[in-house]
Amino acid sequence: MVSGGIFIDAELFFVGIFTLGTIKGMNMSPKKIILDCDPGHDDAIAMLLAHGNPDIELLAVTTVVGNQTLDKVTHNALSIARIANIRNIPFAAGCYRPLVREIKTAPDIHGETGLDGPILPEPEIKLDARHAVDLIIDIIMEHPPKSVTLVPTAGLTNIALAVRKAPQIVERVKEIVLMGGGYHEGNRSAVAEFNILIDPEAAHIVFNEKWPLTMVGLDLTHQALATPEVTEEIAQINTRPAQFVLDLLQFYGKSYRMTQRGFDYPPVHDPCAVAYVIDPSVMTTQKVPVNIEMSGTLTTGMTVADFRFPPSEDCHTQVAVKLDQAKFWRMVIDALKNIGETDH
Ligand SMILES: [Ca+2]
Repeated sequence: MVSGGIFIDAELFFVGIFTLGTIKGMNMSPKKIILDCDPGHDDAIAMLLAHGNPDIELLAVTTVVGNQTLDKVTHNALSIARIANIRNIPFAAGCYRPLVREIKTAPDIHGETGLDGPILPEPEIKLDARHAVDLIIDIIMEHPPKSVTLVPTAGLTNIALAVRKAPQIVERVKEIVLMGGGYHEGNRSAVAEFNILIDPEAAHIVFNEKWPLTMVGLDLTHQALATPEVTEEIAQINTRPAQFVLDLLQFYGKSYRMTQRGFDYPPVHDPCAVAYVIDPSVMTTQKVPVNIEMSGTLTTGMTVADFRFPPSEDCHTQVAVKLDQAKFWRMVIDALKNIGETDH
């Protein structure tokens, strides 16, 4: 009867695995995303979270000028791919400058390379020949309607140009979940967040198209602090990608302590947008119309959220409000564990 016992246990084991998979995945097919980014310390963590979480299918990574110049952030994206063993998806470089304004980068936060701190390996994979704007359009149009989510974690130049070039993508994408803005907070000015401030015209285009848009802004991301408890747990993973994240957080934390008031620990903005796609219950949101200030003397780049009235039926924007910090960090740490050890 021993063998019978083993058989039953094995059956229960598989039933257990199946049930776990159903609960974990909810819908069993992973959510398809394009990550449009400017790595960037927090972009790097967003990439690792997207790659390491089984509920996300990362279709492509596209880059845009932002934290540093386009050549630097693109090089960084390819290096991160090598560290995390991200292969077989296209990487494409996009816009080298904002639509209207001069380039503004963020060396005070991200250093001269855009990813100062860790030693980066030379990239292994080659860039896709297409411009990021074309790659974004191609992927959206090749996939079934409402199956691709755009996750911009940088200035919105690429997304704005994509929608101007191919307006049919508005109906076609599932939603936009972006890191940017803030309804009560700014960082690059009293009221404006960096990603919106560097290209407010692009942001104006993206926020005014009628696709479902979730703004994961500073009000939310300032709750995602990499505390010593978090870094200790990451240290225990003891893999090269985990060490890479620790090196990132060390430099990034120092930048925040030196340049921003009131931050003992750095806020990791960009993975919050990916976390929302994985499981929207990781944060609360509120539907509210949001528009972009383009010509204020003090307020250019502000994401103006109008909370005065109940949102109308056609309100297509919502803002992220409150983060479940434990759930968020569990996602990041589990993703790092799933990535496991790599060669770089
Ligand atoms: Ca970013």
